[in-house]
Amino acid sequence: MSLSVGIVGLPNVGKSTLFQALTKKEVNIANYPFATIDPNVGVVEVPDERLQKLAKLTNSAKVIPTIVEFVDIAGLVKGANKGEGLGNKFLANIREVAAIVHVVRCFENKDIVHVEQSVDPLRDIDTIQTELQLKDLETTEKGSAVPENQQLNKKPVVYLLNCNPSDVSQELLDKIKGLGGAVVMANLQDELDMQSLLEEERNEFGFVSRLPELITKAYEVLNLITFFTTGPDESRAWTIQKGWTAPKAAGVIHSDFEEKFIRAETIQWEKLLEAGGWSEAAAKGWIRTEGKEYVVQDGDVIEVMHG
Ligand SMILES: Nc1nc2c(ncn2[C@@H]2O[C@H](COP(=O)(O)OP(=O)(O)OP(=O)(O)O)[C@@H](O)[C@H]2O)c(=O)[nH]1
Ligand SMILES: [Mg+2]
Repeated sequence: MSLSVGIVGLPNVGKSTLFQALTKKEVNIANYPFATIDPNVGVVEVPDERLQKLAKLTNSAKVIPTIVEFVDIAGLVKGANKGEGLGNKFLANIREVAAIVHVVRCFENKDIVHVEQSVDPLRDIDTIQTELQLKDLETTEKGSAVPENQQLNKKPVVYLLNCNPSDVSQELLDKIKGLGGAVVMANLQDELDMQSLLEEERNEFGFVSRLPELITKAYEVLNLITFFTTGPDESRAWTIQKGWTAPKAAGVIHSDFEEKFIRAETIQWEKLLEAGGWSEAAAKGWIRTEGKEYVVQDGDVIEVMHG
């Protein structure tokens, strides 16, 4: 199971619209060879202003953000767990992802067909959740041991309410928040349409994209954190799982580094900016020397010392 995020929901709620809006924002796709494995899998940059600030501080020639992978999964319908509407295939797709963005239609539009003929976000959320639960139950009943990633219903969720944020009542929002996942509101059609415009034009419309918030939330529910390396050659954001020790994190930079790890010179990104540079921070005694047991923190800037 890769650390990807599956876009899930009823048919025709805006999943592919979201996928397109997200993946159009790809930069330097060539940097990531797996970007083209499958047309419905796309890598998306994780927006992070800390990285830009570090790059400016150390005058980096290159800036390499970290990414999160999104998968556009076809719509699920009632009865999917029994194979309705190719349901089993799609449920299998969900098994492969580590987290779910559940797109919920909240917009009214008579021209866009709703499979249940009416807009009812709570009912729709329940339909999808029930399908995931029933599939989990079926798996359990078959008597096979249920591996972690069969637990469809336990995957972390971000609910994406597809409409203008002002269209969602506080009552509905509270109810959805009460379901336990993170919630983001975005008008996906606008998100997609606005991408063809220049930034100045977008500003004229007063349009503020909600996609950065979605990407950040997805990253969070995956339990991922970011550490940085920075210097004149490049500033780079690296993704690790929360709780990883310094050698394991170093292994993400280069697989050899995990075994050959000696120590990590470490400082939080803000401290480094405050000092004005690595040698300035060192002169102040702000660079910490951390050993093999050190658990890397979100926002650490690290220089790995290895044999
Ligand atoms: N008015 C409006 N229409 C939208 C919005 N988002 C998507 N649509 C329209 O809804 C239709 C379905 O969108 P898709 O993104 O293809 O939906 P989907 O969830 O991928 O559908 P399936 O792949 O069939 O499950 C398209 O005609 C979109 O243009 C929105 O925010 N507002
Ligand atoms: Mg689609």
